[in-house]
Amino acid sequence: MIIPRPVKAHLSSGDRKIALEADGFVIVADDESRPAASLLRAALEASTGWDIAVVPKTPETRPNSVTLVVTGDGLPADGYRLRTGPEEGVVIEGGGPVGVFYGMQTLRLLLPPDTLREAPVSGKLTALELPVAEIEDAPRYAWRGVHLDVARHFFPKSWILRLIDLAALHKINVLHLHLTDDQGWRFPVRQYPLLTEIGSRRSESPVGLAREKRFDGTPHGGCYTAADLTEIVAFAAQRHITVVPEIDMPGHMQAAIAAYPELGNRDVRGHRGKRLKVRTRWGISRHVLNVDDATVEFCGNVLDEVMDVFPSPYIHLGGDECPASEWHDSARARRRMKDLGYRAEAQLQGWFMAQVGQRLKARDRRMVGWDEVVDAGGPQDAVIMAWRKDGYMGRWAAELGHQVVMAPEYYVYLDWAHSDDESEPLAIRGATSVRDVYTFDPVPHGLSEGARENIIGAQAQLWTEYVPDTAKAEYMYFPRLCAFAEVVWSPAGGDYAEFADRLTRHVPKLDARGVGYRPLEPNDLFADACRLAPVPRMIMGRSRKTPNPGRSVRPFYNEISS
Ligand code: TNX
Repeated sequence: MIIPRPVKAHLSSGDRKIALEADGFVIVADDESRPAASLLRAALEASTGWDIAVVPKTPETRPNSVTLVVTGDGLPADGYRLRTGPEEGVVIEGGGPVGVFYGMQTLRLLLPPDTLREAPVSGKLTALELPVAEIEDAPRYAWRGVHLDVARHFFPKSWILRLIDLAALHKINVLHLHLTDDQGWRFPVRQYPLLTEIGSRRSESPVGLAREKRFDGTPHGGCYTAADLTEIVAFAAQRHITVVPEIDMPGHMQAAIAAYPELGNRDVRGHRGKRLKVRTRWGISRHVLNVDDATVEFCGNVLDEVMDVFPSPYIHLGGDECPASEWHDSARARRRMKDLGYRAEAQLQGWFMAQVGQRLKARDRRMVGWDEVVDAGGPQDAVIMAWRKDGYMGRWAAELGHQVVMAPEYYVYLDWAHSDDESEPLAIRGATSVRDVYTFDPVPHGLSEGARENIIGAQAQLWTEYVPDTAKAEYMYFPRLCAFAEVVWSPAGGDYAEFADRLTRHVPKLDARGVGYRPLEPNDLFADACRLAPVPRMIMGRSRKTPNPGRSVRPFYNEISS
């Protein structure tokens, strides 16, 4: 059976199979299922070499066919039923076009793995075999996200399309693009061209661990054009993935301040008389946006262009890791605090987010922010992405009435090493195994019954300080993203040993798509064998993870430096 595990699946006992035959095979589709039919046709024509017609639905059934239809019959829009049988071939009924699409993705995973290739590999194929099966399926969560940081390292458009294709194959429905950070600005803004002209390029990058303070001396840069991003959005939409853009503010803005120094706190130490550069070190910059009206306006203008390119109802404004030391030292910021009657600088952040959030509201978009937005007293209607302190921050935000996407670093930060083994490539911290990801439950411990519906889903993150290229990115994502997909799609309570068994049978499908995943090891496969040590749960504030041995001595990513 496939990944993610369907809600209900019945495969006929024994080896009963049906065959789809090259001769006369057709895809039957009603109007609403045409887009899914086109995708299926393209995938099968490429991998089989067959010539496949898509024909309209008629009352007769045809054995040598795949039928795709939308039905109002008791299914949620994103749910589907799939059955295969000798008389009617494959029938997929979706609650809506999105349900048909997911049923079609399930079919692709039930077919022989070679049908996931881009060209035929076994001469002239005369038939494709499928198990006789009956499946009924729908997702557990509405937000099934994958995140990619394209700011710390730039990733080309072509590979982002590939990531979308792979995410969609696993029924993920959100791609969160972290487009800006201290080390690079990747989003083109017509009104402020220097954001990319200056902000998209840094002079060099760190080598090895941050604490080694070594640099490669090689410039790094890149940015997308509006056409690239529009293409990404459209490609994702065909696969029922919403692209949620993030412009991180008011911290993580050093690249923008390098381009437009008037955005910074120029009246404080470290700014006077010197122009900031796009940051070359990892970690958190203490250089943050000032809180002048002109800066709020600047950010609003940027967001207007973001909303022109991204139709997503959700726009991520970051809001994480914003040191307040410059605001403390800035006379202008202190004046703003006084005017607003604030006692703590951190409140300025909540104010800033709310101001800028107005520009989203004006176009009917929702703000998403990291969980620091809750600390800062940010807007109540912001969707919170909860990443800190295991599930604790998510619980807090959900109890306060925020909608929450769970993204706790201990489970779903895929920039952490797969294992603590010395042979593991360099990673920010260690270790999150495929098993750790699989055992993650998006419902935080101790959450009240009433707040449960505020957990709208979860997301897997790939921060890319230590992920310089697409090969490393695929290695970090896979196969952990397969486990994550099941966490957010399938009913709770999956059994890891059973999943691991399915994962071994899923691997040939990843091979067929050429995914550079981390190979499974005995530790990943057997329930209790070879387990190095039991992993205790986190005890308030202390990491349950040991650092990758010999690699990091402390969680250095949250160090603050100039
Ligand atoms: C924390 S998660 C960050 C990122 C880093 C990441 C490294 C979050 C909202 N901020 O800026 O890249 O840790 O794991």
